[in-house]
Amino acid sequence: MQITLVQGDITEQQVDAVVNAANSSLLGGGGVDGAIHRRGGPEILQECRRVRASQYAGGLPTGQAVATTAGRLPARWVIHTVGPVYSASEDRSELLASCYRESLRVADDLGARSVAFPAVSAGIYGWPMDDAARIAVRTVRGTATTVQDVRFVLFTPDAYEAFAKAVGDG
Ligand code: AR6
Repeated sequence: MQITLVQGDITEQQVDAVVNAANSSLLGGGGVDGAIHRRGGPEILQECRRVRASQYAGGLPTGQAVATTAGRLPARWVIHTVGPVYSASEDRSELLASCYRESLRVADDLGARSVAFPAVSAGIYGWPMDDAARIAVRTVRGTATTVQDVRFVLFTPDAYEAFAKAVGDG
């Protein structure tokens, strides 16, 4: 598997699947989630509603992942995952690692060969970027998957630097 870092907007990525840093409602929000629904169009929300009704009446649990269409995005699928809200008093890193593992498992089931990830939990959910990057890179490297191209798409230069360091240190 090849890991690539890109500074930019995840909604523009030409990959099989883009991962959304969603919330458990799957009904949209700000950050990456807002951008994906805006650019991908209403088809994504329609399918999210169906997924909620058929599989996750109580919401998608933190650390899990589920796929929908990508609507008008260049990608074929969106894989929605719910990162943990950062806590200084409780170690939730296993839940953050689970987001990456479960997203890759869903990608395998779909037959996706290329997947773009944002820095899950490192925005509105408050996870410190350096730590989020370390967990992301370590988990993706340690997961057995048929995905060949994992692209971390970082929105800011600081986020890009944190991931570059995590890739170099690993
Ligand atoms: N492309 C790539 N990265 C982006 C983009 C983009 N278009 N937009 C933001 N980022 P966040 P979270 C970066 O807040 O912390 C939503 O309301 C951003 O700078 O999107 O997991 C959901 O509905 C940050 O580095 O996700 C949830 O309620 C990273 O993506 C909640 O936010 C993740 O930031 C999830 O919060």
